Amino acid sequence: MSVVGVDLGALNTVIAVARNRGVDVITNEVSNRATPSMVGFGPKSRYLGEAAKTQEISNLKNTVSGLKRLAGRKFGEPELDIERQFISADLVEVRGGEVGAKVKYLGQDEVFTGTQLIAMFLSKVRQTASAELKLPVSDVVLSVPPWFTDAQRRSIMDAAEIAGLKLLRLMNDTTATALGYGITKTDLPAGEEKPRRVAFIDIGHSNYTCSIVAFKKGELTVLSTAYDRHFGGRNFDRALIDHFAKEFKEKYRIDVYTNPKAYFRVAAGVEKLKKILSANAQSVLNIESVMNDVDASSMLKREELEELVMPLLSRVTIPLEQALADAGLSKSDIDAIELVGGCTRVPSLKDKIAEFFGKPLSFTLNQDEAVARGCAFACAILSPVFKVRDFSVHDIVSYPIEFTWEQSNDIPDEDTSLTVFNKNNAVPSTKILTFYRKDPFDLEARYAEPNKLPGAMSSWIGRFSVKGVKADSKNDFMICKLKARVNLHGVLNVESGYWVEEVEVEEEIKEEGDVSLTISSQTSALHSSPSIGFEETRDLSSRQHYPSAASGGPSPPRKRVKMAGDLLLTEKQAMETDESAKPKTRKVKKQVKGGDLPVFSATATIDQALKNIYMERESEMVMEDKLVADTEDRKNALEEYIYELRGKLEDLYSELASEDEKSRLRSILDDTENWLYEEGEDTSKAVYVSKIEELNSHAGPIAQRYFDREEEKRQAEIAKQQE
Ligand code: ATP
Ligand code: K
Ligand code: MG
Repeated sequence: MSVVGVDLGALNTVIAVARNRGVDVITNEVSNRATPSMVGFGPKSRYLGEAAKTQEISNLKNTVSGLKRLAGRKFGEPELDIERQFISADLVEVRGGEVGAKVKYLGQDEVFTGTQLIAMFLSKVRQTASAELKLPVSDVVLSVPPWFTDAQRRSIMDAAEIAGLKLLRLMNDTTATALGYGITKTDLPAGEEKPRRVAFIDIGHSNYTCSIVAFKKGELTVLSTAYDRHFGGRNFDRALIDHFAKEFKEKYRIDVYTNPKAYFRVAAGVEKLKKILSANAQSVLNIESVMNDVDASSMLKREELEELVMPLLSRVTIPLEQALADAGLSKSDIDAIELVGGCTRVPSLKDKIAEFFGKPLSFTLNQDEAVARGCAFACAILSPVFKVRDFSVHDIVSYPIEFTWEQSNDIPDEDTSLTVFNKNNAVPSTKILTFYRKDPFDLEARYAEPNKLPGAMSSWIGRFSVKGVKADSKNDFMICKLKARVNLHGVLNVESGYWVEEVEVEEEIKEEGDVSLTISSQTSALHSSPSIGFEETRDLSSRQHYPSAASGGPSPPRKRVKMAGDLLLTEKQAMETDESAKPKTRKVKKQVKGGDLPVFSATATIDQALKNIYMERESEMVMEDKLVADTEDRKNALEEYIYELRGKLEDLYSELASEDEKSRLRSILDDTENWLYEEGEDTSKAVYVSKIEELNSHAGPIAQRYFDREEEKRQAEIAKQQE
């Protein structure tokens, strides 16, 4: 079984695999260690990764780049206008308001959703890894920006499934980097020592993230993550394009904005220029026939570039300040600052970051490969077939999540919402919600602070219908418990529901404040009871193993006790009442599980029926691509065979065929060659195969004579040796 980690970048995707007792980044079909994250469409097949890049300029309208930025996006979101500046294909609205791209594929107009496009690319990633490992690839860990919402994460999860991958974990970019850093260190603080605190800064093509991570032996804890979603290499490129577009307008009277190919040429040119300026004080820009036969040329100094990107540079410290503030740390608490991502090669960015922290920066990780390597480690940890040093990863929730529900008729002044996962709550994490109900009910989850979401995205996460709820024989409430979990992927589910009964039991008192716990032995779960209005407590946002609610939780507000009578008495109160009565033993109310409650969920995940359609479509397209590749392969084989036979007729076969035979075969070869350049230029695989067989039937007898003669010689040789 394979272990694969993938850094799905806005520009480049890097694939790492665990093998040879370590983690290696693998190369693709053209020996590159990174694959362009793009897909293209043509008259006969798709172009995925490198192939998409190769044909990009001649096929701009049918090429989609920046794939991950489309994940989970709805068409009307203003943020898509920003993405549109970087994507040459037309973005359109698809079913349910999702964003998609309209392209020409196999001669027809087609629309594919963002999720489908990502799936196509991931399908290519799977093939690349599989070709390198010579194994079928399934288990994978993928990276996403930490600011991805539930809907964005689910889009990537669906895409992975459509691509035939088994996603073991969706991992935040900087957390993956941190894992790769920590797992290889042998000198992390142990026990009561102060943790090592490292700031990981990743500035890529499209976004900028800073995470502050605390390391101890065998574990990492993300303390905070801050970001700028629109800060990366592409913003630098854009500033340079604007500059040269203006210059060329004056100098050559051309407007590159009116001509997509010209725009593309300038974009490619400035990206190169930008990279050169990271190492040199100045450089030239030469673009041959940019448009209207104009060969454009110019030059730029590094200071000029810095001037052009000043609006960006002035934002550099914002995520750093935010990350420190969220972690409750100051600059001097940070032991190391590790930089990754292509854009951190820009000298002025490095200077600003170093100046902010007042310390030298570290570049101990491979800037381009750290995320993928971390993902591969994560995959190895989760894979049953791999043995890895134990290393726990505690990540955090990026946006607070609240549940809302309709007020129960039976509990008139019940609260109808509760923030269950706060920002910086641990991930993964499970919480038990308690409801007192006599009828089935629904609840909804959504982000509690919509203004914090990436652009005006919907705050809706999911709707959960709890069935099988009814009053008991005494017409009392059913105590319903729901297990809400932000899982390893960072998405929220109500994973299960059950009801409990309270039974009174006699229990020995051991110690003041020692309370027996009711349900769930899970140490990481915090029991919060929305319907009795558990207010938010510090426990909810602490990030590691939670004490149980019974040992540290708040006591329920009086009003609820009054409302629902007996049933709302918590363990704590039961204990208090009993304490005064009996010194040695006490009666406590224990909750025991009565039975399961079915929960039906509706989330941003694509429903299975549609996903199956997408999966079928994807495999059809994979087959089409394969057929086109195989056809090309047989065509090349035929061509080679013609040349090979011609050559052999001159040497190896020359004495073994009559002149007549030879000239007949030569003319067949000539005919076949002519056919290849004319009507045989573009035909089916079967036709090429039949042409190869036809040549075989003519050349076969001659080849046979050759083999017979060789065999005779060999036998003679053996006989001679035995003499
Ligand atoms: P993201 O993290 O936003 O999804 P990504 O992971 O694909 O994107 P990276 O591969 O980390 O991005 O970085 C690519 C960016 O880094 C590109 O904009 C590229 O031009 C830029 N870059 C690479 N090398 C240099 C360099 N030497 N100087 C300046 N910029 C560079
Ligand atoms: K990358
Ligand atoms: Mg990246």
